[in-house]
Formats: sequence, structure tokens, C-alpha cells
Amino acid sequence: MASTTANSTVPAAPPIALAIAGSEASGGAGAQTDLKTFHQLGVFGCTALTCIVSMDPEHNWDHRFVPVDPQVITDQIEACATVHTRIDAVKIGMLGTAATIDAVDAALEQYRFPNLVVDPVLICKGQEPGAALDVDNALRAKILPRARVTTPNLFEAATLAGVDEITSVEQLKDAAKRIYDLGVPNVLAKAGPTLGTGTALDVFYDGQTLEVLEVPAVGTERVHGAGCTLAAAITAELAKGAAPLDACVTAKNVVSASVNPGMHGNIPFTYVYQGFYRG
Ligand code: PXL
Repeated sequence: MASTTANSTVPAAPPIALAIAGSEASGGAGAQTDLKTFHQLGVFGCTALTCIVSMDPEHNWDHRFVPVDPQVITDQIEACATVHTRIDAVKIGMLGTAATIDAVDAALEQYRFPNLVVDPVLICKGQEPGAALDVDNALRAKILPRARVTTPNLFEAATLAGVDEITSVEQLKDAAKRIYDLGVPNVLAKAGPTLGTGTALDVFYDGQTLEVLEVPAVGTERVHGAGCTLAAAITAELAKGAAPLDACVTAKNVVSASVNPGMHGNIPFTYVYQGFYRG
């Protein structure tokens, strides 16, 4: 039987990642997904919840969105930063309001965590598009400049890049470069399956390398939680010391395994299950 005393049979302590993200109660996206992804990749996860999202069965599964009090967000980040001896990487998911962004910005300034991955979630289903504008401005000014990697989807990439729409790989490359020019050193601009290439296609740009990353597409519909899983997997890989491009490549494989077959519930789209990935 393996001894529990300090010897070679005792595993090393895992890296630690913090998700500053919203709760999505059903477990298909948000902080729940982040924790599962961290765990699956051998990283200890902790969270600071920014908002509580509950899908509404009476209204087309729109998201009932309740922001967490900014002081409570600050307290949670303090708890994570002080309980653990170090935080190796941080994923920023849904922030949702300008007041939340202010609280997170102040905490990031205070703790200077390394390896920030920003999933620039602008609005969730059922929120007013006007809310996206406030969040976009605050994210762009305060959070994005702190990112080591950002992972905008097509809507977010177009918004951040200041272009009307993105309908081709060339436009996606251009948007990735524009977002890099905003001061983010590594950009993964995501089209997933939506450009009709038959693949799940994302563009990586770090100022020198412009790489089109593709894996076989699993259907053409969006899968709930795929974006959260991708950003969380990048965060976990950075926490383990991977370079950004390698982290993105691994993360795409994690997402592929999580969406196929994925979970099929009562909502009109499938959602991720992280347990099938074998790295
Ligand atoms: O997948 C984006 C996302 C992020 N965070 C939370 C969400 C969602 C989408 O539903 O609910 C909390």
C-alpha cells in the first residue's frame, strides 16, 4: 500500500487557478464549467462569483441575471488570494456590469495575478444589447489591457475590433490583429463552426504568429458552455506553464471532447460535459 508520508509516491501539489465568473445554475456554463475543466486538467480551482444566472423555462430559456454585490466579489477574490499560497492563472468570465468590472479591476490591480485569460463575455441571452455597450467600454478600458490571452467569439471579436461583422476567415484574422493592437499579447478569435468551413476554426495571433487552428466540427450549432470550457482549459494549461499557443491547441482538443456527444437536455441546444477528455 502506498505510504502517505513524504516520499516519491506522494503527488506534487497541483497548480491553482481562479475563475472570476458567473454561476450558471444548470452546470452547463460559467464558473461550474470552469471548475470542472480545471479539475479535469489537473489544476485546483477556486472561484469568485460575479453574478447568478438561472435559465428561465417559461421564457425560452432566457437568462435571469442577478449581479453579485461588488463588495462580495472583492471579498471572494481576497479569500482566494489569501487562502492559497499562490494563484498560477486566472480566468475572467462573465462580469456583466460596469460596477462589477470596477471591483474586479481594483482586485486585479491589488493582487497582480499572473496569466490572466479574459473571455470577453459581453451579454448573455435575454439581456438588453445596450448593456453590452457599457460592459464593452469598461472591459476594453480596464480588464483587457491586463489579459495575457483573450478569447472573443465572433460577436465579441467584431465589437472589440470595431467592425460591423465577421463573415470570413480573412476578416477574423483582421479582427484578431485589431484586438492585439488594443494591447492583448495573445488573441484567440473564435469562429467555431460558424464560418461554414466544416471545422471548428479559431485564429490565434500573438504579434508574430498568425495561426488558423482547426479541429473537425461537431455539427453547426453552438454548444452551451463551449466558450467557457475553452477559456478555462487555456487558463489551466497556462497555470501548468504551457505557452499560449500550445495552451490554445490543447484547449481546442478539450472542447472537442466536451461537445461530442455533449449533454442533451430539455433546452434546444446541447451543452458540454468535460469528463470524456483523455489528454
Ligand atoms: O457561455 C457564456 C456564459 C458565461 N458565464 C455564464 C453564463 C454563460 C452563458 O450562459 O451563463 C454565467
